[in-house]
Amino acid sequence: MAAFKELVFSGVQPTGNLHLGNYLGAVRRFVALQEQYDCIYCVVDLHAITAELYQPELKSQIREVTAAFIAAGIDPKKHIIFNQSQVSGHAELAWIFNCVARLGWMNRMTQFKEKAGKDRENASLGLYAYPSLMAADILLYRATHVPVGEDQKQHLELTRDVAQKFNNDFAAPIAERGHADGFFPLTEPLIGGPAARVMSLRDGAKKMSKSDPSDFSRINLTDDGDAIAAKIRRAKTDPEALPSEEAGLAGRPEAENLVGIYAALSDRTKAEVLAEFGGAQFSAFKAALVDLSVDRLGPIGAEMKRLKADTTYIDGVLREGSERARAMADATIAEVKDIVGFVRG
Ligand code: AQP
Repeated sequence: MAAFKELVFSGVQPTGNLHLGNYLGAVRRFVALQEQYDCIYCVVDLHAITAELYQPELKSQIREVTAAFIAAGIDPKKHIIFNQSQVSGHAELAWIFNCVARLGWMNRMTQFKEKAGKDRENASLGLYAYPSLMAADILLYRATHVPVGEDQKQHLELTRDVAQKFNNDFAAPIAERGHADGFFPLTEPLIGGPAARVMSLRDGAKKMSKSDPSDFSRINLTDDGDAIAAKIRRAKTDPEALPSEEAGLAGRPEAENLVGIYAALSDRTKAEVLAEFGGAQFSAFKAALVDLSVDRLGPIGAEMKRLKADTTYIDGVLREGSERARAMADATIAEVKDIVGFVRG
């Protein structure tokens, strides 16, 4: 990895209902990483149309994710925040990666199977090719680290496979251009912490998701205190008291989920949370979780709403971020075209 400048890239789809899982699994970690790395955070609007084509609220959803990034604490002056569709290199590199990635690799992607469901013949080609575009998003900036929730692990592995195959297949022109360690880095996923996979509040076996039809399954970042309290109070649990040690959470997915959320929001481990709440009934634990959640999420939701209404500011952040991203992307695309062997007149 030594040959590549350390750089963080990640993205969030503007598909509405940004939730606690997106925040704890991704956005909050984006904020922490900006102290240590140069970061690029992208509102991946090209991805957003893969499942549902016409979304009348798309513009508003793009501004909402941008507002969430800033409200959570990402500094758009020091780092880059932009929306994918404003930098054409994403789509260009994705096409080349469509020719690098193998059908066998794509057929193994579990997210496609889950999102396409039973009606696979009717899924869009874009949904199928989603991981190839995601590889392009990351490698366009030759990013070395990608913070994501656990659900994206398989796509990160595919990104590494694409980089490796491109580096191998074009080894000669890449070496001629002086890239001793290959052209693309083998990007490291940054996955972890007590909330790498936040589960639905209604079903501990399903991940918290924007597309779940039940709004009670998730805490939206724009929910007010009353809504957060109502959702946590109605969250599914079991009849037992909380255990004192983590081993006692085995086979209790709903309890494990709520303890994980509490741990992440209070910057503690699950073991530390259980050391405090072991033996407590869920009624008491949920009351503490409501207070903590409202305290941590309330200010972010309020700031998101304020920022989102200021479309001039938000659109300015995206425009400026896109200009900075485009300069980096254009340099990569020019080199990739040379490596592949396209003539530039
Ligand atoms: N439940 C989750 N727990 C932890 N991390 C999560 N992420 C998503 N859900 C959870 C992480 O959030 C980032 C942005 O996700 P995305 O919007 O780009 O795509 P997604 O993973 O498809 O999100 P959803 O909410 O699950 O949307 P739908 O319902 O459309 O499928 C990613 O880093 C993701 O890992």
